[in-house]
Amino acid sequence: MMASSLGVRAAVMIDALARCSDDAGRLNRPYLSPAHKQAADLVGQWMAEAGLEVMVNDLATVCGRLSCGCPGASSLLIGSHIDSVVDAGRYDGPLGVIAGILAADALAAERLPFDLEILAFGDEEGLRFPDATIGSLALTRPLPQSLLETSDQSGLSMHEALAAFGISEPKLAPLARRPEDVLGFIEVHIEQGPVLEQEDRPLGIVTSFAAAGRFTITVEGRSGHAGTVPMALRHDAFSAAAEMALAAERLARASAAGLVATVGHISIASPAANSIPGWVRFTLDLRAPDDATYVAGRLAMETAFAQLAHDRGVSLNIVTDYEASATPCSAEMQNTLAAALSSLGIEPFRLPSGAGHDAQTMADLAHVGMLFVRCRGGVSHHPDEYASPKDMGLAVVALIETIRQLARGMPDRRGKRGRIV
Ligand code: HGY
Ligand code: MN
Ligand code: MN
Repeated sequence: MMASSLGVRAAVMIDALARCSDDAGRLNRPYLSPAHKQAADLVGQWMAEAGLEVMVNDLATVCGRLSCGCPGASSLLIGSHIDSVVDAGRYDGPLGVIAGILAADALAAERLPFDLEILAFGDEEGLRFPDATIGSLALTRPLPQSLLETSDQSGLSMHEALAAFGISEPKLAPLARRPEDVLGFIEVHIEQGPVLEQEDRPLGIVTSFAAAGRFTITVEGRSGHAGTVPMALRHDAFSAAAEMALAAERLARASAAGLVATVGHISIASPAANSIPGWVRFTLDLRAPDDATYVAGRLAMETAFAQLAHDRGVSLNIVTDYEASATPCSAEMQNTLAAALSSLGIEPFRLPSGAGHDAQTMADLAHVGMLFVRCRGGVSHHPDEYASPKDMGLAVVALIETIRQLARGMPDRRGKRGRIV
């Protein structure tokens, strides 16, 4: 009964959060946007209703704490993100926050030997400002105040966007946590891939995260009249960029080691049907299961792009916006998740994550564990994204049992700082 009622509650909350969007008719919830503020307020309200002490930190992460009552106790962190891509699905991110709130609500009456903190990060997708997973990154290390001077495509700085959100004079360095204060971080998330559905399994335990990099590539050629410049004299920035995109695709397709490359955004300065593009900027998202494949892929791309730029007489500028090495999930956390699943009669199934997550960033701070939930057709970053209430309910029950397993594993350290193992 518990899993199904939790699943129904999760589905209602997912739908409520999906209504927080900057656009009518589709889900678009950028970091620090009015929709993000609406979502943060709603999540804060749910956390308060679950009996958590709620605060919003200086990077707009909503934090709900269930205190164990022991001064100086360590914290088990649970959470995910509430920002979204454009025309997004409604489960990517919110499921992990909602699962944490429902788990905390179910455990509120139990004496845990650690504090439980549920975190709703505001920026994981990294689509508004140059970096990504800014909320979780800020917990892992003291970030420089200079981050606040980075600006979005409209030229608005993060500092100004935070002020519009209601956060004035943000201080970033104090957000960092000490490893000895954190027992671990657990994230529940839809798989965003087809494996669990193909395996006919509701849940999976994540073993590792792919190496990933995101780049902004600017190509400058020479604009001109579409009708008067002979083809042999052109330095067409769009054709050069298009050839680079195809070169990236070719290199990834030829990789036998799982390299993937995506050009997801492109812009042309002063676009006009009858003008030769002189300036083009595009993004490249590059990933691989291991660092060696990723680094070799990045080098091959850079070499191919430089050669194309030379051949076409255009200039090339590559900026690395974000990069993360391949990251393993803690073996201890994987085993604790597996023990929890087994105790519920669910056979543990382990799989890697091709997507990046806050848990990948949090691995610099703590033991991380990640529980994947089956999603229909493996579709994500799309409005057809879907996870069933039944599977979501099982995920919440598994999270509750995982927290209990961690509590049982350290009764003698009530209130003491220190990592799980
Ligand atoms: O890009 C990713 O892997 C994640 O969805 N931010
Ligand atoms: Mn995403
Ligand atoms: Mn996500």
